[in-house]
Formats: sequence, structure tokens, C-alpha cells
Amino acid sequence: MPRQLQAEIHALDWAVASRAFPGEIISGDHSLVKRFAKGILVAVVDALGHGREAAPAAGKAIAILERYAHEPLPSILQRCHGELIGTRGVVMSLASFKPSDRSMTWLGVGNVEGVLISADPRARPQSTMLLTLGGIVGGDLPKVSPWVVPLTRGDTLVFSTDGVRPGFASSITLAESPQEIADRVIAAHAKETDDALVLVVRYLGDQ
Ligand SMILES: [Mn+2]
Repeated sequence: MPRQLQAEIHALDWAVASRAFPGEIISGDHSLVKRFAKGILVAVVDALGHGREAAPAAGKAIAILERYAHEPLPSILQRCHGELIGTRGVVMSLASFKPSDRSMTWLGVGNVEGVLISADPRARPQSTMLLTLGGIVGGDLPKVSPWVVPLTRGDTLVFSTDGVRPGFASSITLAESPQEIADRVIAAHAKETDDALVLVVRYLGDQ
């Protein structure tokens, strides 16, 4: 395997935990981690409503994200918007990791929360929230700009849908693995009134 490709495959450690609306099997919260030639796209999508009725719009969004993962985020967002008009619509947060630049670009529409926890103990602030604008992909799409952030090895991104009660970020320690964080946040903070999903992505740097 070429060294560069290997480095990119090993650049992230990630995990997902989710729980459908109590009593339902199908969730309207979906996630994606998709590698492409120069990076990795990660995404969390929450279709309006929950469960079985919400799942098709979320699935459609994920298929578009997967197909166009290599494109700049604003362009991916526009494609999703165009394809989702006529559906119930979704909210989503996206992050595109570029290991060769040690950076991540992110943007969000609606209330999928994003927090980036710094592995550098001297970093102030220790965590950064993704600024998202209200709106609906496939409905009322706001004008959003992507935001580029430099990464340090160990930096950990957490995306969570609104089925997860906010305010858990301060409880996260980087001694936990992504899977431990995702499982614990769902167990302790999932609401009883919605689907819930947490995606945790740790940047491992180029090795
Ligand atoms: Mn929701």
C-alpha cells in the first residue's frame, strides 16, 4: 500500500452510538464516515420527525454525502439541498478531515451539535462549539460558510443530534476511546422523546 494512502486510512479513530425513539426500531438519525483520495468526510444527519417516517430522507442525504464526499462542503450541502426538496428535509453537520494539512473543515445547518475537544492541555478554550445556522436542508437553507480549524494529534470531534441532551461536553475526557465516549453519552444523555445519535472522531495525525 502506498505510504500516503496508509497514513490517511490510519488518520482517524471513530465510533458511533445510537438509539431509536423508545419503542421504534428504525431511526431517522444517520451518520457517515467516508474516505476519499485526499481526506475523510464525516457527517451526522437528523431527518425532521423521527423513526420510520424520517428514515428515507436521512438515507437519501447519506447517499449523496457518500457519493460527493470529495467535494468542498458548500458544494456537498447544495447537492443535498437540491435532492431533498420535496422530502421532509434534514438538519446536518459535516466535517472534512485533510490529514495532509492537519486540518478539518466543518459546517452545519440546523441543530446537530458539534464540539471539538482539544488534546493540547494548554489550548484555551479547551473545546470549541460548531456554529450552526438554523434552517433545513431541502427546505429553508441558510447561507453558511465552512470553517477551517488546525488539528493536533488526539483532538476529538463529537457530533450529536438533538435527541441527546446538550451539556455533556465537559464530562468528556480524552482518556476514553471514541467508542467509550459515544456509548457513555448515549447511555447518560439520550432523551426519551426522539431518536438519538452520537458520532465521535479522534484525529490520530499522520503516522
Ligand atoms: Mn432529532
